[in-house]
Amino acid sequence: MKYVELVVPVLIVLAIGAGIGLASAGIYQLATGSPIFSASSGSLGVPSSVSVSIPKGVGTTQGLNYVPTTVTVANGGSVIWTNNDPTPHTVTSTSVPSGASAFDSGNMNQNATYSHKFTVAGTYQYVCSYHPWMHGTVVVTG
Ligand SMILES: [Cu+2]
Repeated sequence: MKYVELVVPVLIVLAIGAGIGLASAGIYQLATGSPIFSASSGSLGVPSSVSVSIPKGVGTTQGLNYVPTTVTVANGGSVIWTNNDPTPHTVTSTSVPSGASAFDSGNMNQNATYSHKFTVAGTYQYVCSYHPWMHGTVVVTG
């Protein structure tokens, strides 16, 4: 038997085994609600830093929006927006919880980033000043 004839079936078996392992982990996650993977997390698994993309094409395609459209971040955490579109955009709050300050990135050209730290719990709504179909939500816990 050639070396290759032996190695290929072994690799297939290993690949199937890995697939079953991942599927089991997924079932485990469904059963327990525990995340298998986590980013930088604060208390209760809520991330303390979240990234939002302004995706390519959103300035000209009304079906597109901030990605993800809704994010959840721990109180005291930050959201960082990145403009991945050639078209300029903004991140401009339209509704903030009582006691929280409004925020506005101003004009963001391609590849610009804007970060805002959230220190009041509640739900924040924001839009792009230029494109009325662009709107997002930040939920701050705790
Ligand atoms: Cu825009």
